Amino acid sequence: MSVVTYELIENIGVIRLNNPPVNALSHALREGIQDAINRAQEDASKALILICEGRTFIAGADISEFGKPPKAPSLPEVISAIEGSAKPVIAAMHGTALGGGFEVALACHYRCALSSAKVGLPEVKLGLLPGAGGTQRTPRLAGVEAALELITSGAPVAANKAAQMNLIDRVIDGELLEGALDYARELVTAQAPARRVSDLMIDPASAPAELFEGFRSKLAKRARGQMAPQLIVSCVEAAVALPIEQGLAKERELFIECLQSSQSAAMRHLFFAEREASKVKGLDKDTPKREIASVAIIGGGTMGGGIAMNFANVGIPVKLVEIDDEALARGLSIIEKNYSITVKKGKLSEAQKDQCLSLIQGTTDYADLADVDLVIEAVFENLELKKEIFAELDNSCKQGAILATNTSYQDVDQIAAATRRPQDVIGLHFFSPANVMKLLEVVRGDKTADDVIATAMALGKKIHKVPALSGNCYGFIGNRMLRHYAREAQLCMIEGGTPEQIDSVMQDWGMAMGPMAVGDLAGLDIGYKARQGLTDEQKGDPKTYCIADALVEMGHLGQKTGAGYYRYDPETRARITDPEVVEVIETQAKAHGVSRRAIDNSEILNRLTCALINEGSKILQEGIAQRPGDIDVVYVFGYGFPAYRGGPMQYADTVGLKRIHDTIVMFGQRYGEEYWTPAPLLKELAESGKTFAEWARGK
Ligand code: 3H9
Repeated sequence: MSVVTYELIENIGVIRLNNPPVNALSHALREGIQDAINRAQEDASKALILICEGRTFIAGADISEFGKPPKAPSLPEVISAIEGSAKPVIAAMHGTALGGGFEVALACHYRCALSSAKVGLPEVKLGLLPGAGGTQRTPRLAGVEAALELITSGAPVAANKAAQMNLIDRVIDGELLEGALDYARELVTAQAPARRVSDLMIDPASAPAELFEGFRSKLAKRARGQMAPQLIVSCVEAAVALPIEQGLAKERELFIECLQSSQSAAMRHLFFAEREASKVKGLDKDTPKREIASVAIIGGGTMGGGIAMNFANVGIPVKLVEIDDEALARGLSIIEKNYSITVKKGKLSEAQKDQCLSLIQGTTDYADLADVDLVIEAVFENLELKKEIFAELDNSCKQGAILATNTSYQDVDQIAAATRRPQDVIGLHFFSPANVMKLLEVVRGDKTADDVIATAMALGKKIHKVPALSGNCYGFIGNRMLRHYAREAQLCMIEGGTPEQIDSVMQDWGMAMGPMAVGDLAGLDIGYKARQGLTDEQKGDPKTYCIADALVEMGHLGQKTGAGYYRYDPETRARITDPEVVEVIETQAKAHGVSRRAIDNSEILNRLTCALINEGSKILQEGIAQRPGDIDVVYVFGYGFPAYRGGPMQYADTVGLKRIHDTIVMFGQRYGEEYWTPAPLLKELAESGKTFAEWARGK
């Protein structure tokens, strides 16, 4: 079937696009639109409607075509054909008119949309800028400031809002084609012209230089390290200063610059990796799923409360279980407080808050869990306690209920073995703060049933998380790799670095936070307590934890005590360098026979990133992660790894695996092979000149 059809309805030409799933502007679609526009110039039509079949209006350029040899007509050529039509063209939008899709609409002479539709220019999320006129036409319609906000945020806006912004002419309730035909007839009757957005002028007084400078510095913070947002500002500036043809040429030039950048390659990789991560190899996509209409959370601490909010937010009732009334009241009040903060930020109404809270009920009695479909245990990390809880759940919950643990590193199989239904047990590892962080690590036990995995992956999406599957091992994907990153951070510190130096190296490189600042946020006592239960052999080299232990023992538990690796301003929570901490580091170095030296920034960066990549290679080869992209998804959505570097494995591919391998060998010669032996897969790929991505495709 053709992806573009053309039909005359009375004197209105209707161009219908049908390119599932999202009507992306593939070569066939571009060609079809151009042909239809040309053909319509010759027939009896008085106006044209551009409308889409399926779930959405055009959702953008076909991202999978980027990086391949371009095929004519290009999108700018198609857009120019639409805008150049002598007969008025009306875009009729539903679903999500995004990116190149919305640019097509902006080239039309009139725009209507269903009230449920959304429009936007999300290219920035792919490390790109709108490359088919979006940066030139949006400010001509919506004004410079609104355009800058829309394009640099990439966030879509609802049809009614878009109409207020002058981006849509008519909002339609009811049947879209009928509404669009009525609109077209009205325009024909009124002899409305083919009104072109590019003919509009922008008043330069509405866009003083300070406006652009303000945006540039705001974006330098909000989108630290990213090039596309800054270039978007330059494009919009050009829209004000230059005639449309020159503005479009500037936009094209900067679009190509973005398209060819490693930042955009990384972000496009992540777009597909995120979608692929939710697919489980070897599991039929039609695997039946269990219905999850109610959930219970064991443990009403920060984690349990955050998890509960995810379900209440999508209308699923939650029972929060605590050991006594006092703990329960504390847990519920934390949830209340969290919702109130969201209300204050204007992201939730009071009524929505009340609705969510009404869905969360407390209990101290496991008998109340008899009917729930899913239980998530979120108590502190103690294997014996978790086993007791699962044995209790086995007795209290109905058959078919899914029993999940939120453990961040314990053995899911041992927990499952505490029940008579290990097939129903799975790990659902949320990340703190659980109501904010997007990652959900789904941990498959040895005996976990296929339908339980399929249900968990689908549920993750339902609660707006990004699910990624991990096999069962100590720390799963994320924390298993993190141990190696954290080890190197500690070693760099005792060998000569300071918390400030290490954190700023990693933060300047793009991490959301440096490792020491993360430690302070999480609480240094957590690792300390975990180490208490380990033998010396299990704890490993004391140089990798002696500074943290010394800090805890002097009461520096992190942000919560106002001091950790840093001191914290009691009012602003700002980090302050603490000379006492430097003394601790120096004392510990002496005690462990380390003579401190100046350590340079590139060594810190290489040690921390190579440690992640080497362990990631092992995780891949062991099949703990399904694909390199899954590891990237885990790191970007769970650990603050910069999206514009694509995740550790994509970053390694960009740098080159031979270089990573050789760096690890060099560290091995310098610091010993215990920590620095290249993983077998990394070695193999470095020798054969392949990337992780190529290995994954060939597997
Ligand atoms: C652009 O337009 C540049 C121009 O300015 C200039 C050009 C010169 N291309 O997300 P879903 C696939 S840049 C190719 O699960 P949802 C996706 O991979 C583009 N494929 O559905 C998935 O495949 P699979 C600007 C695409 O309902 C399937 O469609 N536009 C594209 O949750 C379903 O996707 C954007 O950035 C695409 N553009 O969400 C919009 N889009 O089933 C990107 C989707 O094999 N897209 N696919 O895994 C989205 O934000 C969401 O997909 C959308 C639907 C909201 C549309």
